[in-house]
Amino acid sequence: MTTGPTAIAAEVTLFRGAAAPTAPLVAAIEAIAARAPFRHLATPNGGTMSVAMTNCGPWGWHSDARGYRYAERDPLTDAPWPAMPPLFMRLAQGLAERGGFAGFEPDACLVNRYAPGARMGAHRDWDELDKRHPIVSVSIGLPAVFLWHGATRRERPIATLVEDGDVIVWGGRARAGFHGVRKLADGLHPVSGALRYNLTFRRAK
Ligand code: MD6
Ligand code: FE
Repeated sequence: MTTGPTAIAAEVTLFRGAAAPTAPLVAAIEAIAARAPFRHLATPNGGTMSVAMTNCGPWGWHSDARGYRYAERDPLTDAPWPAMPPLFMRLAQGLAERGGFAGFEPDACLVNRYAPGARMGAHRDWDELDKRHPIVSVSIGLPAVFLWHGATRRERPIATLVEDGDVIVWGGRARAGFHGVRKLADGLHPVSGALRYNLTFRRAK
């Protein structure tokens, strides 16, 4: 489905189907993962994330017992992260502009992989240097429920179904908002099989 933008909250805009067709994105993700494999990162509190992650672009988001940070090299392989595919860059820049953030130059793309049962607890994206830059988030494959909590993680969230090709752009006052993803349900999707992927484009440095 493709419609005009819809507001999830102030400065949190959903563009339904804006990243379709997603098969080329999945092919690019597979090429990235061949060099920088998906891994379940450790969290500072001693847990392990149910979502598997990798990155492309100059900077990659990483978590371990020491905390959260951006790294220029993949800690798993010590190699630089795979380059950001031009297709990713065009998509992120075009959608940021449509979301009201012209001139977005992402230098990091976090790639999340959800298997059924994986979830993301309420958090905010807060490891980036300059919070004036927006975030562009692309959903691929199986549907999920995106939860927008807002100013605190205790707030009752607004739930939005995000499906293959949907894009969320946020920034400005919403940049500090807490959000998460409900436990992924079983399913099979023609482009991703039994998986959901999410790309989040950021300006880290
Ligand atoms: C996800 N997304 O959709 C997780 N973060 O799998 C995020 O955590 C997220 O969608 C910042 C901005 C948009 C997002
Ligand atoms: Fe996030």
